[in-house]
Amino acid sequence: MKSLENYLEIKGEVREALKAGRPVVALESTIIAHGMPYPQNIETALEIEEIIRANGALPATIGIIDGKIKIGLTKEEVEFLGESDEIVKVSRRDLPVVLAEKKHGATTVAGTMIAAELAGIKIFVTGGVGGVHRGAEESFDISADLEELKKTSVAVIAAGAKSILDLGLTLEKLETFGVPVLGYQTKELPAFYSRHSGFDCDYKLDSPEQAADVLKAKWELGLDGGVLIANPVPEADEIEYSVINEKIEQALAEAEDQEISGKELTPFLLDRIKEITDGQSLVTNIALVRNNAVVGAKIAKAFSS
Ligand code: PSU
Ligand code: MN
Repeated sequence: MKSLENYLEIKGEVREALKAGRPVVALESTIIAHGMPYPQNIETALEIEEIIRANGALPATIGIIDGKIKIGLTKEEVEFLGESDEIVKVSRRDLPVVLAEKKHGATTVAGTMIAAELAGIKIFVTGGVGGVHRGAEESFDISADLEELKKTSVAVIAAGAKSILDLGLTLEKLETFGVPVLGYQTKELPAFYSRHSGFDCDYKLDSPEQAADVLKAKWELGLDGGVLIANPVPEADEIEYSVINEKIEQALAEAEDQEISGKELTPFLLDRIKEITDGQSLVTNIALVRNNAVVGAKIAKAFSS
């Protein structure tokens, strides 16, 4: 039996912060390798780290290099994941193969939650989570992110879920799985590019302290599993639901025509929506991740104090 150190490497400053109980925020890498185009992917990833530092927490971007899970990628490693086209998108089912075969991988929300929990990081900032895809009653396409939220005790700060998904069914799954969906200063579930979706979150949180108290209550009770904290995109950067929904429908139709499915679907849709909106969706995507970084760092601070 090999020990964990053979698979997991925690960067020095992250290890020290965790040992001292200082706030650390995990960041994913699929958004870098498969979620945004070059070079904005790398610029955004590095900028987000700075935002988290400026708000009083330490960032730990998570990815896999040569079969090792890195908790806290270096700048060079972030650049490598953002430039190379040989990076595997790693969710729970991919992890053992990518580690055993010493490949490079970018971790999804599910993959990052697993790694964060192994390292002892409880707060994780991203853009959007996966969910139940539209038409899932036929395709069965439900992101492994939801199963991970069910069992892995990490809080995910995201701008809700994109309406490439069926948001109503995604909420139903999360309810069944016992995952609290908490709106940050909103009762309405944000729909990633837009602040409004027409669906309600379970509860509204007003402050980072309130979020931290909920997380403590859940985990101190032994209620394993994640929490989804939904933080709406700033008003100035949002794309109205009716406007973006039309573009999303176009991208979904193209995916169907080209028979794109499985792990390729989400990256394909993100890329097509960017093309169809002349890059506006990317501007919004970057703005919402920045905003999540601010809120996530504040929650991490409140949680560790
Ligand atoms: N949503 C985004 N950007 C992303 C993703 C989702 O706006 O980069 C990525 C995340 O890493 C998420 C993954 O965990 O896509 C979900 O993929 P799938 O639908 O194949 O489970
Ligand atoms: Mn899927």
